[in-house]
Amino acid sequence: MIGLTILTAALSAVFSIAAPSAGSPEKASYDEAAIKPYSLPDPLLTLSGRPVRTVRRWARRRRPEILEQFTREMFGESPKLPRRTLFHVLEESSSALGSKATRRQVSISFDGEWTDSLVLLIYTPNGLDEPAPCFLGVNFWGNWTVSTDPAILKPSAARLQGYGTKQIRPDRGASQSRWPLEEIISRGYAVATFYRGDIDPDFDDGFKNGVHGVLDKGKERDAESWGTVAAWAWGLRLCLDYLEKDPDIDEGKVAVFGHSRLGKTALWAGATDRRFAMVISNCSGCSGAAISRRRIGETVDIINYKFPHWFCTNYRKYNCREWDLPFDEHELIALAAPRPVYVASASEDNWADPKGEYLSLVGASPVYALYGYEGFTSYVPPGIEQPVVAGRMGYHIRRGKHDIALYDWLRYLDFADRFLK
Ligand code: GTR
Repeated sequence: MIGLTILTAALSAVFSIAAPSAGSPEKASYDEAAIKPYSLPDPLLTLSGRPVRTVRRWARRRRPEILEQFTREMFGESPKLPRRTLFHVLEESSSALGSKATRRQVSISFDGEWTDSLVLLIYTPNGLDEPAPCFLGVNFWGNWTVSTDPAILKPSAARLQGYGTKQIRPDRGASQSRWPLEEIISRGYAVATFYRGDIDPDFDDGFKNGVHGVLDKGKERDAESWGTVAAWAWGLRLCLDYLEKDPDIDEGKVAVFGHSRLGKTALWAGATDRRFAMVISNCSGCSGAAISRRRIGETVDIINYKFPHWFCTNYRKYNCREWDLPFDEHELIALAAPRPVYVASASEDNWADPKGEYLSLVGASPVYALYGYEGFTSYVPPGIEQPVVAGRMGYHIRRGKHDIALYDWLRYLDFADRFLK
């Protein structure tokens, strides 16, 4: 076991009597001093207890074990990607963003079955000699919110239903601060995004709507059936099928990224699809990059209570019992290895447990070391706005609240410059 601290048998006995909540979730704690000693599952120890000392053994034996555990106990089993995906360019213009970019809006569906397709919005830089590396991520409020560009198609009223929240009122350009398109384009990158509601609306309707309603038709759901986060991740993979065919995109250089619940999504997409060349998690927090056993801020119990549709039913076994998880989130990071991985936090985002997000990188570092890459070994996170890169890992904590801001993007662009250029 790799230990931040050592879990004793006695403590484990005490923990196991903590009761999962009934009716309301447990109360969040922000008290570092109150964290119970824990030890993280060792990513380099097979289930049969054998140490993993080679890349081959990691790739052939241990990685599939971890992937299987996350699938079965947390995200649920996703269907295979369709054999035949249909792409239809709805709109295209080479004079977007002051003629610096080409904009494409592509409808993606499959096997003629899914008429209710998703719309991928893509901006690629003009005037490059080669296909561009690309950032791909899901957006919260619809493609039309990522920019004031009047040509961006607006999701249908039905798709937007129920999405008016206090945080952002969906409106053209409403989330543009999260999408510095000009900056990304000027640095020579393409950027592609789709609306989460196009794949699966973000509320619990018993999995009747979205892609679940199409692909799960006639199937009984069980404790391992996929949840909404897995569906969004599946949607990202579907988009990658398209990006591989887009002549303006370098298909070997697609970075998957996401903020918050969509950061959890990006991590799972990166884990389940090794075609993604880089994985970026922005403020992904509980069930994303943050170590669950720390139980700081949002916990498994709270997330399952508030968002019963995000994960598979098995995940509820770990409500208030994170120490029983067969994995922890450092292993979700390890599933990205040996690809470059970046985790970012925000100083006021205690709900997401910034320190726990950083510690996942430390916990995943032995796997990167197996590939010969340096990682993070210090248990003390770097200071605010002091980004660090070691080997193929990057981390920063931005000053401010739960968000994705220009500061974050500039770090991702710098990181991508190292590996995708
Ligand atoms: C919160 C949730 C977090 C995070 C966030 C978001 O309400 O508790 O896990 O995902 O939403 O996605 O903005």
